[in-house]
Amino acid sequence: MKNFFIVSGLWLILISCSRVAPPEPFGPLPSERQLSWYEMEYYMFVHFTVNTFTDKEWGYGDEKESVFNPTELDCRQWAKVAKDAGMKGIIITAKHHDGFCLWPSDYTEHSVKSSVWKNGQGDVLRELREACNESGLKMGVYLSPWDRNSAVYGTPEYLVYYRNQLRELLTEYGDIFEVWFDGANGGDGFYGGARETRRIDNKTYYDWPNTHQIVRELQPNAVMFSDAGPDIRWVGNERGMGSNTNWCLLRRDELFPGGNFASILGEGHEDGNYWVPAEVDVSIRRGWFWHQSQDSLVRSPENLMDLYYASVGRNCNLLLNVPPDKRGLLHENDVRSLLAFRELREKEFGTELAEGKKTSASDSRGKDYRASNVVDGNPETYWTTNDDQTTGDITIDFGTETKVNRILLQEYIKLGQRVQEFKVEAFLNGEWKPVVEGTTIGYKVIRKFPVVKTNMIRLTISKSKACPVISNLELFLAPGD
Ligand code: FUL
Repeated sequence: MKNFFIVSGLWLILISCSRVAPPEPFGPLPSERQLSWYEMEYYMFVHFTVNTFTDKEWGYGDEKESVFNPTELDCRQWAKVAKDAGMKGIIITAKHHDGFCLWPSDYTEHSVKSSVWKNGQGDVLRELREACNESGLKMGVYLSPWDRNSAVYGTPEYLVYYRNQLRELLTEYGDIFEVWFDGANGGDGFYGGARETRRIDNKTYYDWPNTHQIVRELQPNAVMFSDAGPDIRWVGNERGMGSNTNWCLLRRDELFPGGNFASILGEGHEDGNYWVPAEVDVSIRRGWFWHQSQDSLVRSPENLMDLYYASVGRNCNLLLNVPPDKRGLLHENDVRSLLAFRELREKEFGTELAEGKKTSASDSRGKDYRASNVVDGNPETYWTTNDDQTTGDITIDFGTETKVNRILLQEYIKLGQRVQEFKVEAFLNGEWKPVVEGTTIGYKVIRKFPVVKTNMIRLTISKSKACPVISNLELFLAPGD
């Protein structure tokens, strides 16, 4: 019996020695719904309303419903293009600032039901839902808080109207992955015939917390976007530019939608007390809505690739707007560009060079946390150091001279965003030569550097808020520079 206790005691000691606890989470953490949102990565924005037919960007709110008359509307075409382009969802302007609703809302006559399209029997949202289901895409909605048609805009009654519409969208069209609350607010408009300027106080008028509650209740898995979150923040520009330093953190309580915060939204707040990552929204054309005059001004596949590096490559998701034309179809020029961009991406990231290669690290927390975890293709494993260590490096050894010019890095964000500075070096002529210098990482960064032919690449985390936790490192040889 005594021997039994000694032997089991030894086992216990051995087990506790070999299993080192993972690092404690550090700072604010992403929610489950935010983690799912990161996996969306690249999805389509669809701006479509009366403006498509009146050649405007912002409708005044007095447009006759009869102007909305797409001749060949086909949401299946949108969904097929999105799918073929490698996108994972579609967010549609269910209602833009002009107040016209693409679904037959019970709360207004200013909608598809008063249009000639399908004799007033049509419902764009329903058609999009079905098309998304068929193509395996997620669907999101944009419901403009500013409504230049509504007679009650600017009064408390409008909030009742707005929330009723939101409820319709969140109960009648299946699972919604993202609800988009735009920041443009107040100004002149039709307002039921008043034709005047109405100003509201962005900070108080909309009583956002109670609207957010409705989304949480009806679609608990949906993320909410606005200048100030609560779940996803605007990146601060419509040019498609994420910030190189990009904290997923925000002092959210200091902000509100429609405020003047563009300059801080790119970087976020290093000391933010909420996890609110940035989404890049940008159009494939100059305008958000379709204008014939812009048919020849569609972004090229190369330009879309630049946007990809400046968004997904900078720890943001990319919401790319592709506006249907008067037919209700995505224009051939846009489609061509999107599909060619997909091909470019496939070539760019077609040759991954690090997976399964030999690795070493300056230090590691133990065998569950070794450097090889960053090249095992498993997002749930990671390299990390002991708690007291906030710097460290890992080396990938190709075993032979290899040409490389791109690096992709990911932190294991379930334990927080930690890294503040990093660098990447290549071993050339017996020396380590820097090829990339960076600040934050977060969910994902992808960086370009001129082609080097080397047998080793080293990632150094030179500054981190707590021990660095890196889940993925990929290396590529992309064509071109
Ligand atoms: C802005 C709006 O005013 C534009 O029309 C567009 O919808 C863009 C995505 O957001 O604030």
